Amino acid sequence: MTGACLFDLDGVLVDTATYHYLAWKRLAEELGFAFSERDNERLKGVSRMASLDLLLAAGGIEGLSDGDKQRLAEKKNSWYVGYIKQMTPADVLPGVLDFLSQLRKRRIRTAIGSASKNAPLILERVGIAALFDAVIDGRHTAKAKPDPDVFLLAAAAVRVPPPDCVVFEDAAAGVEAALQAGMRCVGVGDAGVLQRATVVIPGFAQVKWDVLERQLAGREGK
Ligand code: B16
Ligand code: MG
Repeated sequence: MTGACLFDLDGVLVDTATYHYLAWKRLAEELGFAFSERDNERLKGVSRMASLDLLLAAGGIEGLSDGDKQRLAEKKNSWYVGYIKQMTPADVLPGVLDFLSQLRKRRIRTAIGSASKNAPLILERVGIAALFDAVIDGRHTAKAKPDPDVFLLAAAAVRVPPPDCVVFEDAAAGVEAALQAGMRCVGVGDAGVLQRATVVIPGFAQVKWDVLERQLAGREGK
């Protein structure tokens, strides 16, 4: 039985993954190297400082002090915040509002489990904050996905045991975090990238919870 659905934010409910990419790409270019969308795939769902480490490694940059790294991460974040401040309710991905309303009608609890410290700002900008019973994000845990902490905290916040939770994730690191937490996971996006997810959907448009729950039940233990 499903008691709660836990949602990653970036790339699942809103397309902020594009804004993260634009800001990281700008930083890479300023540091003198190119950063492709393919390189960016590995940053999805990963914390800000861990993302910076991956970016610097991709550019072959070594030996920066913690202070230098902090300044680079802050610079990237200020560009990123500039993008997300322009977001409006039109930025909620197709089908998301309908899907959340199906869950609420069935009294399934909903929570956010995001690595992003900017999660509250994004939820407020796109007008969906009130649709979640709990918001757990990068401010609540320093342990980045694939560590399961963010989803375990979200499950505890809505008082539902992990096996009764379903996670929605767009990133390979997030799928691992969900499985490590002992939860089922719906991958949202590219089935090639999300191979370990219990079930993969391309997005929420036309997705019916009852059909999805039957698919999840059919895959259990596989
Ligand atoms: P911030 P999610 C993640 O959010 C993003 O996917 C990842 O690209 C980003 O580095 C991370 O949040 C931290 O975000 O810099 O805003 O704190 O996918 O877990 O919702
Ligand atoms: Mg994500």
